[in-house]
Amino acid sequence: MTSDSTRLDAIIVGAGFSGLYALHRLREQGLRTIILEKAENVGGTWLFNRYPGARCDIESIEYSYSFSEEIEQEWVWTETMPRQPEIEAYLNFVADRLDLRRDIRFHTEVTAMTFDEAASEWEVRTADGKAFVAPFVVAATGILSVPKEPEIPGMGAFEGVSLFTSRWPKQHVDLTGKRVGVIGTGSTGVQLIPVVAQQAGHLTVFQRSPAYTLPWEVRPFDDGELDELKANYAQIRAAQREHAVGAARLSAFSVMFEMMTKPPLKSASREEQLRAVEEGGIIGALSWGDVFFDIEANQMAAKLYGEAVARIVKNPETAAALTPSHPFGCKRPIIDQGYYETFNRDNVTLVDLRKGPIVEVTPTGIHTEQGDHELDVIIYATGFDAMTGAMTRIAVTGRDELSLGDFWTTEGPYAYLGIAVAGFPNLFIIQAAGSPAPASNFVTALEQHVEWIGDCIGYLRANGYRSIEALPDAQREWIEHATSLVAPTVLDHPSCNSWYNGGNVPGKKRMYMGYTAGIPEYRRRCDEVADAGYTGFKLA
Ligand code: FAD
Ligand code: N01
Repeated sequence: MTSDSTRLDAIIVGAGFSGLYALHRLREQGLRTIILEKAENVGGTWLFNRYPGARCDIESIEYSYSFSEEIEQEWVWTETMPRQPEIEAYLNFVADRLDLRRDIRFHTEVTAMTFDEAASEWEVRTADGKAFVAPFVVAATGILSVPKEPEIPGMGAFEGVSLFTSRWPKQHVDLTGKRVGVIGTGSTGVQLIPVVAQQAGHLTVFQRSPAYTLPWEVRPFDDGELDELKANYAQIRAAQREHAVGAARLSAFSVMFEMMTKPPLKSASREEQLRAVEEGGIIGALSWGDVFFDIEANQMAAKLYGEAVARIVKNPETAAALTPSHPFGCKRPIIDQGYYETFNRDNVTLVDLRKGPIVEVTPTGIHTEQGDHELDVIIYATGFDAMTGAMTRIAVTGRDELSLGDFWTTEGPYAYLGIAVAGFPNLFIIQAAGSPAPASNFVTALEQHVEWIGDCIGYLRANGYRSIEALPDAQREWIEHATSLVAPTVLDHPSCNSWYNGGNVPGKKRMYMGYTAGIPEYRRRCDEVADAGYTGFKLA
């Protein structure tokens, strides 16, 4: 039996960007709603990933909630692209401004959820033995919230300090004068490495796959600039909403989007190619209309990219080692500040693991097939079990004892509209596979999700329906549609292992998990489904 305080209209799991807005929205609709959050505070991504250099690569005025004009006007961003502490502070401000904390249970990890078909409700169990019951569950558990720690022999025996970027300590970490090793050169490594290089006595970067990274200036707002932007917020939001990647101003995604409008590389003369690198540097090397659609053009662009890197990195061997061999676009690119220049510093060494992998971590450092590196600190920036990781760590049992973890592991990470899974009625997942989350401004995408879910629950309650469940055929068709969008592109090239296709996690069922037709098209399709009375769902 559950007491009244544990019987609710809706339960949200997770108090990051998604869960906070979902709580506000469902409360506004009059639903008794709580958030269960395993951490001690709000913030999710921006609470955990507090490593040096962490920041967003979408402009602050776009990577922020658009649903509240008051919040838009009251919050003061100090930089074009905000650092982690500012985003964390922003989410705390939102939680206080909307009085959300009274309905958030912190230190509460959800371990199991079971659907009771007769009662048409979910029982949600937590690690401290509590049970909560509600007809609806919104899983706002994050697409990048479960770190993927490498399984390198000897990690536990290291006698120095081991640090993980995705759970960086809150207290100051002093790297001054230390011999630091960084494993991982994805988006996190690219942000971390230039900052650590300035502090460490010596930095050794252990690189398995070089990154594609787009250098761009990030700067504080000029006097009066933010006020001017705020005065035009309505237009900024309208443009953002209609942009395919949910960010009309500068972002890694909009830079990529812009590239598609350029002439093809395959018909460019050598002079034109060199001019592109001379005038546009790293970004110029990649800015060709055919790079995302033609693997040969992509490989040519990678070569040009290498030439652009070699113009910055003085040591030719290091420059060659920093040139990626996977297709551009199949992993998330990033905007960086001084990444390649960092490798010209006397205190930085690059170890190209393509020439000989890490064998083990020893008590005093890292042993690779190429030799030994004595270290005081090892920083792991090794990525995430993305998209499905958080939900497969909860024992989610739907209708007929179906396990979500088993289904996604054996069949693939299917979901209808990237929101709901057949066999799991009344469970809404914010940004499951088949949603635009991976390749867009996440905040634009999640606002759409939350509003669609809120409207859906409102519709069910207003029309006397107790349950909604995705139909298997609709789910299959949606996934076929989503994956067919990337089939003619290089985004899911077989040579590429990334969190986009699950290839970064050994044993994970491989499937491209993003929806790439853009947020406006995605919104149009979701609205079409709702307007027609939720086609593809069974309402009971
Ligand atoms: P999260 O912020 O991940 O929050 C999920 C919450 O759920 C967490 O607080 C977690 O503790 C909680 N939770 C999970 N499982 C349970 C459980 N079983 N029980 C209880 N609580 C649970 N996106 C962009 O668009 N632009 C960027 O520039 C960008 N930068 C990023 C930088 C980093 C380092 C990372 C890791 C991600 C970045 N992202 C970026 C993606 C980012 O994750 C999203 O933008 C957004 O912050 C996700 O919000 P969320 O609320 O959906 O998930
Ligand atoms: O993770 P990743 P991330 N030995 O998976 C390497 C968002 N984000 O945390 O590619 C050696 O990209 C691995 O090598 P390889 C963004 O969406 C955004 O950097 O598997 N190396 C790779 O180099 C991003 O995409 C911002 O060969 C090992 C790295 O670790 C997502 O988060 C900032 C290894 C992991 O790269 C994830 O980024 C930061 C091993 N055993 C993050 N295991 C923005 O500002 C793994 N690696 C937007």
